[in-house]
Amino acid sequence: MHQRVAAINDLSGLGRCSLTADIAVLAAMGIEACPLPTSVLTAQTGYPGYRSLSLTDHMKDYGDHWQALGVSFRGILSGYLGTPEAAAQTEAFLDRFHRPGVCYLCDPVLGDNGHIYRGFTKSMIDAVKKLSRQADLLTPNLTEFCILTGTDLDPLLALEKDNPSELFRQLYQKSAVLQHADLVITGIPFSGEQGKPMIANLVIQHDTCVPVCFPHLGGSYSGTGDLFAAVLLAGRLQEQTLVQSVRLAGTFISRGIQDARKEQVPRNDGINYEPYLRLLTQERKDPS
Ligand code: PXL
Repeated sequence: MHQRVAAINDLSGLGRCSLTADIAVLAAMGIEACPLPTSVLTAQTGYPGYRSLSLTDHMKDYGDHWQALGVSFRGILSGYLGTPEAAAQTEAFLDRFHRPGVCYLCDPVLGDNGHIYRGFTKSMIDAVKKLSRQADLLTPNLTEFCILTGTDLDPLLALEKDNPSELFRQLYQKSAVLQHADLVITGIPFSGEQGKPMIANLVIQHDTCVPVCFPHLGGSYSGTGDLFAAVLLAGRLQEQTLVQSVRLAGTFISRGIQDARKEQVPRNDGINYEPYLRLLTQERKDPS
């Protein structure tokens, strides 16, 4: 069945992130992506000298026009919003289109590796926090999880090496404040058996908490969070379980990272995911 997702995100010319990632993944998974660009950038903000044009003032037009046309969505995804005003416009969009049966995935793009992204102020954090309360599915990385829950990151990082199960237990405990949504805390590095570097994605639903783990291939690349979120939303619309979708997203992204490492792609350029989109494509019955 044809399904539509409104993808609220920026369009970056370089970095293989945001709308570029959303559209590729959703299309590969058989879902129409309707882009609502929050801003247009020459390149994502990790590149020196990037230029950005805010489209905040145009965001309302999309909602107005789509509503006048009687369009509806099965899913809504929001990612990089850039300004508190864009977050407020996203909220206004949700007021119109987030109806029962519509899944809203909020990727609270705020920072990574213990740092808040360039240019993000406290009012931006507050605006994203407010938005995240409306989410059905929330996909923070560890840094964003700490920002959303007011948790100190350093004591958690200290547990990564020696006691990952205690780290997962503490994250689960702290997640109680976000329990209105299904939650996946992404990209948690930890030491596995014999000190093997691993990455966990913690899937928290109701009263269950399941770590889905992959070998840590090293490096932190642009756009992986966006690819991950888009696979999860498409998986939800295809009625996969969240754990199944996280496994699929992790496998897909691992292949892209392996390929990027082999070619020594700089982290700002994102991963070589394009040849692996086929991993996301299910055999579908011909509708005729
Ligand atoms: O992938 C996250 C992201 C999206 N969009 C822009 C960014 C970033 C992360 O740096 O700069 C413009």
